[in-house]
Amino acid sequence: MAEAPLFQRGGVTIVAVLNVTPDSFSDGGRFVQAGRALDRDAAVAEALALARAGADVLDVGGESTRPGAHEIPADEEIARVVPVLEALAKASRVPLAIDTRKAVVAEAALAAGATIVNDVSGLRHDPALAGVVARAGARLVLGHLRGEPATMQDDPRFEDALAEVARELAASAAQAEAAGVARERLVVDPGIGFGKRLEDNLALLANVGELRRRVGLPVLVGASRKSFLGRLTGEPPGRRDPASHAAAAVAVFAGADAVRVHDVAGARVAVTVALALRQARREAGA
Ligand code: PMM
Repeated sequence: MAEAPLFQRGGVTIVAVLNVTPDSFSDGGRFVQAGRALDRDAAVAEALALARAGADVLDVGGESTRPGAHEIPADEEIARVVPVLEALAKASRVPLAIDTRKAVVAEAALAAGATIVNDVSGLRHDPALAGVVARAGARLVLGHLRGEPATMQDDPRFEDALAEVARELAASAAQAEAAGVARERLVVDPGIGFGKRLEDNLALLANVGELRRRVGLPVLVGASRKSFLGRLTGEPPGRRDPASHAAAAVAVFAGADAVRVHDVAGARVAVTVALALRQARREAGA
């Protein structure tokens, strides 16, 4: 079967979030709770509903990376994600991503049917992850994150967020290529909410096109339900979908190739309008 045209200029890839964690900030605890067995069937049913709503990729994560979260053992992460990936690989043709910072988890997930590895740390947490991706011929999303989730919001500092994030993502991409990952398999992500202040998040989101130009790779943006949207609107995570759709639309208009979202149906509407406007701007030569 021909590979789907994911993460390519001209379209927008919708990456749907499926967190099988007890503690992710907006959707944790739905399919796994501390000390209880994973509800695999409920997680798979939710993923299939996201696919029906129009997701181009299902991104399965077993470890929360919310601010203040602590790392969990790899075997616990594997026990959460592998059964879900295996079932999804049988039940759906939608490409599967594994949201992990760990090489051993990535390896198990790729064996279970994932074809994309989404590393929010951009190879900073576990450099061996690049070799695993290279050997599998998988795609790799490189996120921008300084430090660790446990402490990343303690005192984030940037002189020029766009320039620094572009430089550090380019370094992650060079590291991936040096480990054997083909450049056309790479995607970068500015890491909205990962060790950033409100003004950093806004600058990165509004200038995604410039980030893309500087790094020279497709850009994925994950703003969905994040706390900067709560700062702007006063809404709690469960009521941030309208703000998330506005952020997704702006990211796409500014040049994003992909957005990572919780509410796929709403995001698809926002992205469709933003993409039409982006094309109209290009045709007008602006
Ligand atoms: N954000 C979260 C988790 N994984 N992956 C990418 N590529 N980009 C992101 O912005 C991102 C991510 C945290 O949010 P969640 O708890 O809603 O998954």
